[in-house]
Amino acid sequence: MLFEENLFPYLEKTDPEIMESVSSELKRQQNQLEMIASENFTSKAVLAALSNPMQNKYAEGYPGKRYYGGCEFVDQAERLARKRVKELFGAEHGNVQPHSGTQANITAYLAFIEPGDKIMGMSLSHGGHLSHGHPVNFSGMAFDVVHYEVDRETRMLNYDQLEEQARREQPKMFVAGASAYPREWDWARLREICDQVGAYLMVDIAHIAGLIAAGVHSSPIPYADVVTSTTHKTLRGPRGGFILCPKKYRKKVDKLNFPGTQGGPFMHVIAGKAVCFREAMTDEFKAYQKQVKANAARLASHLMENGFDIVSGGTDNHLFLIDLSEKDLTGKDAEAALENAGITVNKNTVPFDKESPFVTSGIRVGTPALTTRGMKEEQMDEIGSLMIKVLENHTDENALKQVREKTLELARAFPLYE
Ligand code: DSN
Repeated sequence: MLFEENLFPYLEKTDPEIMESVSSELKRQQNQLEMIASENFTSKAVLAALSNPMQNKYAEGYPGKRYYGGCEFVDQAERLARKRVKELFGAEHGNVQPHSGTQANITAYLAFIEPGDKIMGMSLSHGGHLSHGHPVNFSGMAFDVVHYEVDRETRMLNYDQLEEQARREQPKMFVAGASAYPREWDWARLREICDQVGAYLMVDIAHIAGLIAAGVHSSPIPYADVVTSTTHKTLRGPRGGFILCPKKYRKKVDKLNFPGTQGGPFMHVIAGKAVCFREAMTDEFKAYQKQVKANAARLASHLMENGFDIVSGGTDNHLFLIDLSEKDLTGKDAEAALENAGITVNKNTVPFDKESPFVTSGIRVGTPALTTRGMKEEQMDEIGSLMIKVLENHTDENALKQVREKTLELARAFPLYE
């Protein structure tokens, strides 16, 4: 019986090469300290939901209105996912079909504005996302884009400057949200700005969705015309996206997702999303998100106390950026040295960076994955000291080896998927 079986022996037998890659990846996740701010480890329940026979089912359309027969059980799963996501975020409508955050953004743009219209989104090098209007992305190709940046002094958003820019530029849509911005957003002020210039307010909460769901970050739901997200970052679900909006926009959002920009939804992933939303309603999840924030704040403070420049002087969420411009290494060097020492991060541009996006002067650090393993402030102090040792001795193989031993000890003390 399928549900009682361990499926991995089948994989091993049919395709030992892929089994080898999968088991090496599991070991890597178990043995490294994962500090990429957009990554997390799902529960085994979510992993199980992802590996279920709904993966075999075509279900173009929406529950009760499909273009295929045999959809009664996938309908149940999608109805549950929609009900739960609405309840979790206090939204009037939820669409759980987007395959990813970028897919959700494509749908949101096209539901509200036309190609060629002006959008105003945060510059990628100041914390924004490719899909917020970068020229190499669909969003930059399809729309007339004006980017906003953080303030040079504070390296935070300056809402007076944003208002002035929006009045000058008159965008049709203002895109809020970021992938590397460590501070809270003022949604009410953004709504005011959008109302002044007649712009729609779209908020991409991909990074902070888990914090918002747990009530440890303010919610844009009362202010935004449309909210997009992924499910796999702080929210700790399967890889995927979703869209929330007021009821009055339900029809156009659903129509633009299917048939507008996607075909058949991934029903097994939607089942996984439903599990994730259920998990996110628990007290345990709320405590987890509180700890994610506390861990990020503690680690950022530890690094600042030891002379490191943390962009904007700290963090209000799950991530922060270390600006290495004044140190003798680039973001690329730092990423490589930390990886060798057992700490996985990503190089990241910092505001007003002089290096290219491939080299960068910074690294982005996040605490969601380590917190899932159960780490707390005490481990953040220890990891902070290990990071400093690596960054200050990045060419010293011996120092990196010593840190590697410590990071492995820490990883083993907080087991994953055992
Ligand atoms: N690539 C994701 C991140 O790392 O933030 C955003 O899509």
